[in-house]
Amino acid sequence: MFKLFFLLLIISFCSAFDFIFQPGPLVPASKGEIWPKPQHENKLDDGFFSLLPTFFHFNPIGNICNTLTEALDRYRKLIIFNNRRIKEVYYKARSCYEGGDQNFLGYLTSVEVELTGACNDEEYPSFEMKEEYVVNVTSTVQRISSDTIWGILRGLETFSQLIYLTDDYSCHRIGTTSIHDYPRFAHRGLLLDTSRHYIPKEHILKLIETMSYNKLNVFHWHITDDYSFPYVSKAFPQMSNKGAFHPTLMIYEQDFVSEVQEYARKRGIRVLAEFDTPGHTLSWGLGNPDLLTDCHNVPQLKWGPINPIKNTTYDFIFKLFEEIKSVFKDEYTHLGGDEVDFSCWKSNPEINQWMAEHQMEGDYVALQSHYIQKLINHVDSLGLNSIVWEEVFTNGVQLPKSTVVNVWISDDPKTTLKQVTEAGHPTIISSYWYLDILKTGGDWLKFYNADPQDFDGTDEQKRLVLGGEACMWSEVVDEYNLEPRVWPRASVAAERFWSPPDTPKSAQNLGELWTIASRLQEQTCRMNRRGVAAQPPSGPSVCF
Ligand code: CP6
Repeated sequence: MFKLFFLLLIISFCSAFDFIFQPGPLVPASKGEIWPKPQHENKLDDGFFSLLPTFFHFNPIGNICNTLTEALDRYRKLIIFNNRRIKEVYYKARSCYEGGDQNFLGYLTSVEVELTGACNDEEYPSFEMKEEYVVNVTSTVQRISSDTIWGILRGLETFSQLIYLTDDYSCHRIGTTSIHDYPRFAHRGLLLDTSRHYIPKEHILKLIETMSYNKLNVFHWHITDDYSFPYVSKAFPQMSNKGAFHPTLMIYEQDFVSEVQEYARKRGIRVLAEFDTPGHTLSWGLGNPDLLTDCHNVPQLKWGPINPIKNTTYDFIFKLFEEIKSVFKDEYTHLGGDEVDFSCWKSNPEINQWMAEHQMEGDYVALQSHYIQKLINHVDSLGLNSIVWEEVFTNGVQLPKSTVVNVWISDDPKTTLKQVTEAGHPTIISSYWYLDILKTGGDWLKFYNADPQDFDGTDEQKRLVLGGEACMWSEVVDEYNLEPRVWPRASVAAERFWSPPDTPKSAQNLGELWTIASRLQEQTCRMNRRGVAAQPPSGPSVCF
């Protein structure tokens, strides 16, 4: 990243803010550029409209439902009120006069919103949802259109991003343009770990709102882990009573889970629950002392993974997943399965005896298989699709072809992707986008250059890549540093997941790099104006 800043320094010779005295060059923000970059944008000419923010409204001309009217309200408010970081800029922009400019097409007071397909407030976004939309801003037509409510939501975000301030901050402008857009990948996720630190509720909602500014569409909620069990189970209340950091203050009740899902649904975002087992479950043992394996003389370890030989284990796990099925609405569930440490199973005489009786003596992978296969079968019988971390596959656990494998280990993800897709599994890739790892500077270029389909495989194998996820493991993250740690680097991943794949090569070209840095600067300033504590991405800069 220092390299990037150095390049910017050398090639930087101008700035949008050239009337301000600058002792050195700044990373300039572009104006009215969309992040993530649309599939097709055709800027028509130099014509532009001005927006008088307080008069501006959306005009729905197609189907209507609550999800739509609430979204129109949200975006109208974003455009009118939040489109500022410094308050004075907004007041100045109210007194706009553009009469003297020959490219001025007039004042834009309303934009048509045409939803042609059905709009059903009961419907949740899904893996299959269509997000394609068209935005036209021409001298004769100003319209956002889509077949689906999900496409309209993406189109509204795009439209809101087209609006920018003139250099003297006196006018909100929108240039003429024609955009036809749809995502490259259907699964564009952000993982949040709420076990290593408790993340207060309003911060989870704000994270989801900010995901919508970046067209991310899966909130992967890594809700439990070794350190705490904040989910309040109706069937097993002692799990959070004993396993949460605090039994009433640091928990997520089912009402809140429903609120998260409704909040996310209104923004076209799925909520993917992960209850990670059989490893990463130490906190589960506090609420259910019979669940975990007793370790015998293993240094530092009293308890190990979930005990896979007891019937009571399956009584508990099956009932828990029945509750999960009724509480979480998505068709997919993440079963975890990562980093299962065999040392505790190896040390336990009852486990070894059971394994000998079941013709799997010394084969701990077979024991892991036994557990995960039972779990997958049960979850399948509940009508849920399973996602597992990559070790479940690479250890050789027998899996149905439909099980999605989440590749996360960074050593050699290309080989893993090749093997997973060779075996016919759909896959999601997380290896390149660890938000917890932050080197000096903005540290985003490697996020930008990584590509989910960059591995040795046939077209058929490439099609099995459902998408990717940026991961916020929270060992050293709580509500105080969450936002700047996630944004804008998760925005960079979001562009890789949404936009056409030709950009990795061009990011090695200086001019293109400069353009991307300016666009990312604008997206960062845009998030700041909307109240998000995104950190500066590239070097010295200024946001208004
Ligand atoms: N927690 C859980 C983690 C990680 C995983 N699972 C993890 C470990 C190392 C890296 C990234 C993530 N903190 N439950 C692995 C999926 Cl580099």
